[in-house]
Amino acid sequence: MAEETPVVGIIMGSESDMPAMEPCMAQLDAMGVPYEVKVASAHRKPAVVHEWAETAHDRGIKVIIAAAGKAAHLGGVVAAFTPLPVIAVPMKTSDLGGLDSLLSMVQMPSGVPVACVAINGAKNAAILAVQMMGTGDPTMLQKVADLKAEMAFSSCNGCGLRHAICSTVCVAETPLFVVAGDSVSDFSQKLRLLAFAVEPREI
Ligand code: RP5
Repeated sequence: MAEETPVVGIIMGSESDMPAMEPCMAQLDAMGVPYEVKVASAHRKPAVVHEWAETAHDRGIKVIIAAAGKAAHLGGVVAAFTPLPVIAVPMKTSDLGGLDSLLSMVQMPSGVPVACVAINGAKNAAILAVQMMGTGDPTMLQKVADLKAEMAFSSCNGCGLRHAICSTVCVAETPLFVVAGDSVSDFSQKLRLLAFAVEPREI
């Protein structure tokens, strides 16, 4: 079976950025979003960055994620060469803790925006990329809706059970009944079909 065409282009300034960017790739994998990864520095390999950025939309890329550290110009340089939205991920650095990267990325000149997530905010960059694509693609929108539903589903710490009910009504012995049938494959649909039998007790 042919590989899916990447829709997210991930570029990073150095191989040393790869560990911090793993959560980005992992999140896209988890959401079933195909991506490509390029390592090229805006300063050390400007011609490579130029070519990669300028041709990204022709390759089918919809959103670019650019990670770099220190004097982190990669996101801005990529944004200069592409009509696609660029999300910058400032890398945490040993000398200045990533504030250097953050300020380099976020202080873009008027007319050339990059979105900028938190220092080492690789996972959020992935989610934001899917959200951007979701504005024009119902499949992508559903992926984000599913993710949010899953977060709500697993955020209750009141008991050992995983359920989509607020922790304020959560009690350890609360029986949980899932009425969604196997025919309902979509996760958020399943959530909507969840029903609970809660033994009355004080909250
Ligand atoms: C930046 O300089 C890279 O994005 C990296 O975060 C930082 C250090 O790069 P290396 O010296 O480890 O290659 O260009």
